Amino acid sequence: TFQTFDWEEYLRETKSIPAPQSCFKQAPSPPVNDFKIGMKLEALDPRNVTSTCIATVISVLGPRLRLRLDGSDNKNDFWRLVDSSEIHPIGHCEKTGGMLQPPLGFRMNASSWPMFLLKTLNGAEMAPSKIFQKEPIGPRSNNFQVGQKLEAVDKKNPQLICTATVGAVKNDQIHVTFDGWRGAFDYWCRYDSRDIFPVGWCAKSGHPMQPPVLNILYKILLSQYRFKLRTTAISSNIPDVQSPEADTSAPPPPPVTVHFHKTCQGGPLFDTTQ
Ligand code: MLZ
Repeated sequence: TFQTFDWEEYLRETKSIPAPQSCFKQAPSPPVNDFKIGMKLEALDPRNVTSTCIATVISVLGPRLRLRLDGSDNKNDFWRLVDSSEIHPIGHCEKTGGMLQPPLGFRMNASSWPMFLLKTLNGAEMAPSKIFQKEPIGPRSNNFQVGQKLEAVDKKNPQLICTATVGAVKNDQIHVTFDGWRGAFDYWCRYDSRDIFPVGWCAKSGHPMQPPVLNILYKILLSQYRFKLRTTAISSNIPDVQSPEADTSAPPPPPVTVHFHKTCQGGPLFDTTQ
């Protein structure tokens, strides 16, 4: 798969080490995803985990599924790994003596639920049980250490998995901090959360990964690029078309290290020949 981020180089530059695979409740090699868009399954309602609902696969990303509960709106989609213990083939709930429930915020009258259920399942493509994977057994204790790198789901933008660092460790919790985002997306989670992954998981599983500080990086690069324009014009004695904001006495912007894969085409602002 196409990768724009070079973890090895980033680890070297940041003088940091990845959290070992044994810290995570993740399979050593990411599970295969044979789910297709439109397939139906049973899922625990994330907003009401005591109820099992019918869910539809809205999209797939690597080993993850974007799910929407049937009868709910499109504002409460959620993501699950194909080896999540919170998803099952249709029929599992009944087999274990439970009853399918309407999702929290069911858009119709509760009395219409049995008929809705019938209609939503009639002729539906049900995900076959063989494509569900067994959830891995997690580590017995919290083995994370402060400073270790990982890949983590951004809970505010749950389709994203981003480069992150263990910011703190407390009992069975770790503080996930996102590199370059000044704390805005950080969160605490259990050491055996399914939302955290070892370094390299995205590349291995074919899931896209958001590299650090793309937004900040962009702004800095833009200012460096402008600075370079000004200084080149002076040193080569090319008459510069001065823009009103061009102030050559202004100090240069702070140095920045850009971590791009060698094969990455960076666009017009990046000179990849240097
Ligand atoms: N564009 C969005 C996504 C930010 C993603 C951060 N991930 C750690 C924003 O700026 O809110």
